Amino acid sequence: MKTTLYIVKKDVFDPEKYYGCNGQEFIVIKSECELKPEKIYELIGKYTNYTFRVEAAEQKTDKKLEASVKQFLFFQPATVKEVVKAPLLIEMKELFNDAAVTLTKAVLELRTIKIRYDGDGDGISSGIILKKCLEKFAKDKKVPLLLRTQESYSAVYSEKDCEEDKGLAEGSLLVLLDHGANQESKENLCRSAKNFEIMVVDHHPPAIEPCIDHFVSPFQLKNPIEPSSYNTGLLAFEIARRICPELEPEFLRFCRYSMQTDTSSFRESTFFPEGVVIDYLAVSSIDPYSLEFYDKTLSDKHLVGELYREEKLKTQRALEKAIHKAKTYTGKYTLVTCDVTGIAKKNSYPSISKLHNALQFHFAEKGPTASLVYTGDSLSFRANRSAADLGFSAHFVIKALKETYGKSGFTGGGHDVASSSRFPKEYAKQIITTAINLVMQNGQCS
Ligand SMILES: [Mn+2]
Repeated sequence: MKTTLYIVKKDVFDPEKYYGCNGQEFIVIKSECELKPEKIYELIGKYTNYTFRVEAAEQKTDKKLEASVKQFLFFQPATVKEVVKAPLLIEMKELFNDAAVTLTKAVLELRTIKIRYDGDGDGISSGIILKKCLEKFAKDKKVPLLLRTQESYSAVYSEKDCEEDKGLAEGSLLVLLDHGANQESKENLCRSAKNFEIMVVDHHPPAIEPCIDHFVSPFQLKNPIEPSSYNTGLLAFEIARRICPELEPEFLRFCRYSMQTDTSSFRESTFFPEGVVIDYLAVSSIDPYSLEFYDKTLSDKHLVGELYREEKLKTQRALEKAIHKAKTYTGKYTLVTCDVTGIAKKNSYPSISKLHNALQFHFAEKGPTASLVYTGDSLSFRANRSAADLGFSAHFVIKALKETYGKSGFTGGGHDVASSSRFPKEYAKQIITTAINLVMQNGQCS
């Protein structure tokens, strides 16, 4: 049997395995003869179990086949209508289209795609969105999908991550969701960028000139307004629906959960228990669950209801203890401080940040409020918009603390109204006192 095929790629592990394309689909080829990628061959052999076994091959030119393969491998992002009303999404259109082309190109070129996502509601939601999208795209195109997904250890692309990724084939596409653009990630990201194409989808303040080939972020725009509200689930939604418009409602589900967990100001007033449940599962598990597990759990209404009830009970208990321990100061805005040591612990629910959100929410009902929550080695800030409008800036305090204690191991970052930081235990007292004083001065609190 004779067949003419365009050779797309040689397999990384099997020296006799190739992938060819006839303009409509991919065909797996087993050939003892050496074939060159991006060339056309007339192959003589037989089909066995979806594999074409080659006995003889002759290189040739076929303009018609070349053109149809080119068309098959080219992807045009779909034009979409506005779904989530957020002004900068229109300005970011080119970034979404570029990301859609980059992802689909990697699929069609049979390159490995590795998605690393932050282990919170936003990171997990955006991971599910892109995974579903690429699986559907590959299935429609009948392409074997070389997709790997992994929850990251922290919000930083660490040396450990970088070492792990060294095993990926050169030229793989590395996608970081909801983390990785920041200054702390830069060095390791630049190391990985030497071997891989890098895409980062993130809404956190980025480092100056990070090594990112495709950076989907509101910070790519000049003077972005409310960048933190363009959370990663929303950005992933915008990318994914340009690749698989028919799955838009499914992507939108997860986009909504993510906007809720990240308290994006573009979220709707409808409440989704699923959004709470993702975070609950993410925080209470010591070993991360897979994206498949989250997807399956969130599709089960009974299970979601039960997990949501469990979450509320735990948060309520911790919140009552925290309210009892909190101190309040009044000024231009209200400052609430609380030592949550013993109330919130590592790898148990609620996390410090969840408890802080609940505490902030409890006090902020009464007006402009900023809160500072701390333990022996961490401190975080939350504030509502009205406190920020009156001059509160978590970024300013973190920056000042970094200047003084950066060399002693103080690290931190985040947004103006939400930030977190860590420090060595021996500086706890000084750092916490300095932070409280800085905010009291700023808010003229007493
Ligand atoms: Mn996020």
